[in-house]
Amino acid sequence: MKGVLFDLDGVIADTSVYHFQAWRKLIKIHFNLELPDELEKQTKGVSRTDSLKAILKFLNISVSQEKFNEMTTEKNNIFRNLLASLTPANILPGISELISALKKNNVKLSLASASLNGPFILEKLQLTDAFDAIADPSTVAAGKPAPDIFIAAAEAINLKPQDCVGIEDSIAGITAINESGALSVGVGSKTDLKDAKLLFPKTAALNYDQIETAWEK
Ligand code: B16
Ligand code: MG
Repeated sequence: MKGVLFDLDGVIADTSVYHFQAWRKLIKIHFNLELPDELEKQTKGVSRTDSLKAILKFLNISVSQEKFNEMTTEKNNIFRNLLASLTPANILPGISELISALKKNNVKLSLASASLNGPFILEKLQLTDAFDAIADPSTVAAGKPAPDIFIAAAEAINLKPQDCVGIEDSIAGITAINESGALSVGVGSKTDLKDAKLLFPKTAALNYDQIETAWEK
């Protein structure tokens, strides 16, 4: 294993809940409707525009392009406000230890987040320097579940996806890693992440030796 391609929201930090809180607030403001919990899974790892498309489709609501753009901007403002008090304390358990073990073993780290807020969040978590590269989701042709962001993240550290492991908490993200050729490591439930090649129930259980062994097989 020469590189690890990290998802951000839900893997490095507990920010995935803020995304859904922001969508909930937005939909309440605009349509006075509540979003059901099940929609969270469908929007996890999915880009901002694809998330809003999925939400509006679920609600059977269509809006003009102008209103759509306004809504994505407003959602991001709500999300950024929720992030205002983000500190290194929001790094999920086990992540700092995993990063240290990877560095000790000369494994490169690259960020493969769908979030345009990735660099901002890493900065708030004081993790920017720990990463060798950050793939820019605005430059890839298709978002997760397409493999593009994982391929870009591997390229950014001069590696092939086959030389890397990808770590994800979302269904779309695991599909993206598998399609890229990297080894998929899931964090979450077996029911949701059944296609992950190696699964940990939560970030605190992530273990360098187990990941390395799975990659060698
Ligand atoms: P933004 P990840 C994803 O981040 C989130 O899981 C998803 O909920 C969000 O819609 C997407 O980023 C885009 O985020 O609106 O900040 O650009 O899990 O790929 O790190
Ligand atoms: Mg995620």
